[in-house]
This record gives sequence, C-alpha cells and structure tokens, in this order.
Amino acid sequence: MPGRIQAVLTHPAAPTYSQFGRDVIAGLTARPKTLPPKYFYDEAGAQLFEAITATPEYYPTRCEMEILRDRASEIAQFTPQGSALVEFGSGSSRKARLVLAATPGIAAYVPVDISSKMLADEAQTLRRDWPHLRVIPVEADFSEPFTLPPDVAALPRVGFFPGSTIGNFEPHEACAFMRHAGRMLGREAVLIIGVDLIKDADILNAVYDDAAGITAKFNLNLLTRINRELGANFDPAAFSHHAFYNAERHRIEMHLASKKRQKVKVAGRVIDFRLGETIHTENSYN
Ligand code: AVI
Repeated sequence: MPGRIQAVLTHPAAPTYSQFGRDVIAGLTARPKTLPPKYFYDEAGAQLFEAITATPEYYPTRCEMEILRDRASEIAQFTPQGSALVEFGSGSSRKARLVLAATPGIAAYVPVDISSKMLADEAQTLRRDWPHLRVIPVEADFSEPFTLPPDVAALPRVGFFPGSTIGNFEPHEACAFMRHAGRMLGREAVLIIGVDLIKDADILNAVYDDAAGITAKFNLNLLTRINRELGANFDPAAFSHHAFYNAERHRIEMHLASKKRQKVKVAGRVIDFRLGETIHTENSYN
C-alpha cells in the first residue's frame, strides 16, 4: 500500500512440544489435574518400577511368576510351533523368560516397550541367553496401535500381557487395547493376559505405599522427568505421594499432593496449585 506505513507484527515462533509436552499441559490444565501413567517409564522410572517389584509389599510380580512357573507346561500347549511371542510392556522380560524356557517351539520374541534403554539392554541379554531365538524389540507405546516387525508377519502369534498392566487403563482404554491387539495379532492368535483379583484394602494400600518409599520415589520421578524434558520448575519436595484403595471403583489411585499453595512453570505455562490439590497419576483396577 503506497504512502502508508505498514506495521508488521512479528511473533516469536511458538514452541512446538512433543506428544509428552502436549499430554502434560492437557493433564495439568484439566480439573482435576491428571497425568498419564505411561510417562512414569523414563530410564529412572523403569528402574524404580523394577525395584518396586522386589519390595516385600509388591506381591503381584512374585505371585504371577509362581503361576507362570507352575502352569508353564499348560501355556506351552497353547503355543503353536514356530510362533512369535509378542509381549506388551516387556520391562525386564523376566516373565517372558519363564514362557520361553518352557516353550522351545517359540521362534521369535518381540518385546514391546516405551523404555528404550531397558528394551535394548534386555534384548542384548536375551540374544546371548537364547542364541537360536530371534529377538526383535519394538520401541512403542502399546496403548496406541503399532505395526509388528515384518520378520514375524508369517508366524503364528502369541500375545503376552502380564502384570495386571491392563488395570492401568481406564475401562474404555482397555477395550481399545484389546481391539487393536486383536487386530494386530490376527484371527488364530493366542493372548496370555495376567489380571489381579480384588484384595483387602489394607493389603493394597501397603502395596502402593511401601515402607521403603520406593513407590513414592517412582511417583515423584514423574515431576523430575517433566522438569528435565519440558524445562519445568517443579520442586518434588513440595509434593507428597498418596495412594489409596477406592473400593467403589475397584482401583488403587495414586496422586501427587501439593504440600502448599504454589505456582509451577511448565512448558511456558504457569500452573497454580492449591494446598492439598493433587495430580492423579495412576489407577490400578482390579
Ligand atoms: C505396571 N503396573 C501394573 C504397576 C501397578 O501395579 O499398577 C505400576 C505400579 N504403580 C505403582 N506400583 C507399581
């Protein structure tokens, strides 16, 4: 436009955030505040979870290992010769090792996990221990549809989802998971799934608030991860771990409770916390 001075408004480029950043902002600006439990499993979180399974209170891992040991030969009967074992949320793969040991007919093992470091380390150890087994790790968030590696496309599939991890999904998410796992594994597939049963509230409250405080560290580590990856300024000491059984909804709830009124900067936003306000970080349904 001749003769006129034009004002050019320049905006600093809006920062773009990862899926993690978007989920954290969405969760912390929701009411009540919430964060998806899948984000517990950075490198430190994956190790803290392994430490939880060794606490005297955390019975699910010990019980399931015992069941898998006792029933390994029955499980082997359901496993077709030359099949691929696909584990959702493989972690340390120690339960899969029991199935693999009892089922020599398994040709390939596909551990699927969101924690890249543990996945790579375990794949290396498994290849050393089972030189004839094809170990094909997949780094993925198994709560979303993903594709299986082409190497196992022609093999019969056995899905493996132990640990009552399905209990960390909301019921509608569990249904979505079953649908996409079913589609991915195919018509004739087998799915081995471990689900915990309802227990006394006192037992469950102790399981999710162990005396050594490892579950508390696991819960609080989420704030440390947000600080590191999203440049936030959470003071983890200003939050406390809360876990309790919600009998009406058949679930253990984990929360992080603010010890005071405070403001926290997260990914360019300021998040206000009231004294006692919580971030709901996990449900474990049984
Ligand atoms: C992985 N998942 C089944 C565990 C559970 O028991 O819900 C995660 C966990 N949270 C606290 N302790 C363990």
